[in-house]
Amino acid sequence: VSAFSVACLRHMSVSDDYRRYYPKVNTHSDDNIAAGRSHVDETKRFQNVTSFYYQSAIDAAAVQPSVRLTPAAILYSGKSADRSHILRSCQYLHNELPVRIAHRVNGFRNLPFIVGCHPKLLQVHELYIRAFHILSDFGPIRDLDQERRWSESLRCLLDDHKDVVTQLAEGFSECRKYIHDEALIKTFLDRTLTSRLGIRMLSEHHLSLHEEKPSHVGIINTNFSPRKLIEKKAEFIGSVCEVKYGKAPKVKINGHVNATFPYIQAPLDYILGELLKNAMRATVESNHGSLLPDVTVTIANSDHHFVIRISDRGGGIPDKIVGKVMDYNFTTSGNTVDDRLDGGLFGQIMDTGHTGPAPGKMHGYGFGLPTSHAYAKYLGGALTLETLEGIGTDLYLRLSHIDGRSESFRI
Ligand code: ADP
Ligand code: K
Ligand code: MG
Repeated sequence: VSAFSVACLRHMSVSDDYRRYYPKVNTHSDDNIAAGRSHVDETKRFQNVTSFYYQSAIDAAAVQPSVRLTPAAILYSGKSADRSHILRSCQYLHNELPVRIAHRVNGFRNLPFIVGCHPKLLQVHELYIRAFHILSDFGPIRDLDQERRWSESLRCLLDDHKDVVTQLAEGFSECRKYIHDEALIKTFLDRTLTSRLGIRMLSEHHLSLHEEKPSHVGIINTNFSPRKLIEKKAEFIGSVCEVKYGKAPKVKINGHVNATFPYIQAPLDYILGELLKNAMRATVESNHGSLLPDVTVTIANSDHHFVIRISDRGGGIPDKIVGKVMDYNFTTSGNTVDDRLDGGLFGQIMDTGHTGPAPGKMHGYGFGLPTSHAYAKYLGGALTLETLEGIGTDLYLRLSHIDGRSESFRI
C-alpha cells in the first residue's frame, strides 16, 4: 500500500464512506488508522486513491484559460427587465468557475507529495474536486429556472467552502517540517487564496443580482465610504480585543474622511479587520499602563487610487523578525519563539486554543498579513509596512479605483 493510499485512507476521499470513516481516522493516531483500515476493503481503498487520479474532465478544464472581468465591466453591465442579465451572468459563471477550480486542483497536484498528503489539505483538494463536478455536471443553462437551481448549488458550495482558509492554515502549519521550499508554498497559497477571493466575489455578485439593495450593483457599493467601514471594523475588533485583553485602544480616523466612491467592500472588510487586530494586539501587549495610545487610520483619496494607513504605537517589530511577518504561518501568537528562528519545536509557536484565522480571534496561524498582501496585489494595489523598533508600526494599504478611469485589475 503506497503512502498515497494510506493518506487517502485517513481521509476516505470522494466517497460516501468518507463521512462514515472520517471521524475515526481523523484522530491522527496510528491505532485509529489501523482500526479504520480493517473496516475498508481493498476495492474501496483503490477507488479512493484513483478518485484523485482519474479526473479527465478536470484535466480538460485545467488547460483552458480563465476569463477575468474588470469591476467596471461588472459595474456598467446593465440590467434588463426580462432578467436576461441574470441568465447571462449565470452562463458566464457556469463556464468560468469549473475552469478556475480545475486550475486550483492542478495547484494541489503540484504540491510536494508529503505536503499534499496531509489529511486537511487532501480534504480541501477533495472539496475542489467535488465543487468542480457539482457545478459542471449540471447541463447548459438555458432559462431562469435552471439558473435558479444552479445558483442554489452555488450558494451551498460557498457555505461548504467557508472554512477552507482555516483548513489550509492548519494543514500547512502541521506539515511545516516537510516544507523545504517556502517560495513554492507561498505561490500556492497566494494563488489559492486570491483565486478563492475572485470566485467568491463573482459568485456573491451573481447571487446578489437577485436582490435590490440601495446604492449597490451586485457586490459593488456605488457609494462606498472608507471611513464608515473603518468605524465599523474598529468597533467590532475593539470588542474582540476587550474580550481577550480587558481593554482596547481607541481608533482615530483622519484625512479624507468624507471620501466616497464605488468599491467592493468584501476584501477590504477582511484586510482592515486583520490590520486592526494586529495594531490593537501590539498596542495592548506593549503598553502596560491603563492609558493606551490610539491607533490612527488615515485615508488619502486621489484620482486613480486611495491609500489607507494604519499607524500604531505598539512597540514596532524587532529587526530579526520583520523579514518574516509577511510569511504564511509565521506568527508570534501563543509563544514568542518561532521554530525557524531558533530551531525549537514547531508546536511551541502555536497557540493550540486557536482554531485558525477566525474573525473572533485576535491572532491565529500567521495568515493575516500574507493573505492581506496577496489580496491587495490581486486588487491592483499593494500592502507595505514601515516599522520603528521600540515605537510602532505603519501599514500602508494602497488600492486602485474601480470606476474605469484608469487601467484596472481583473477579478
Ligand atoms: P498573526 O496575527 O496570526 O500572528 P499576522 O500575519 O497577522 O499573523 O502577523 C504576523 C506577526 O507579525 C504577528 O504575530 C506579530 O508578531 C507581527 N505583527 C503584525 N502586525 C504587527 C504590528 N502592527 N505591530 C507589531 N507586530 C506586528
Ligand atoms: K504572518
Ligand atoms: Mg494578525
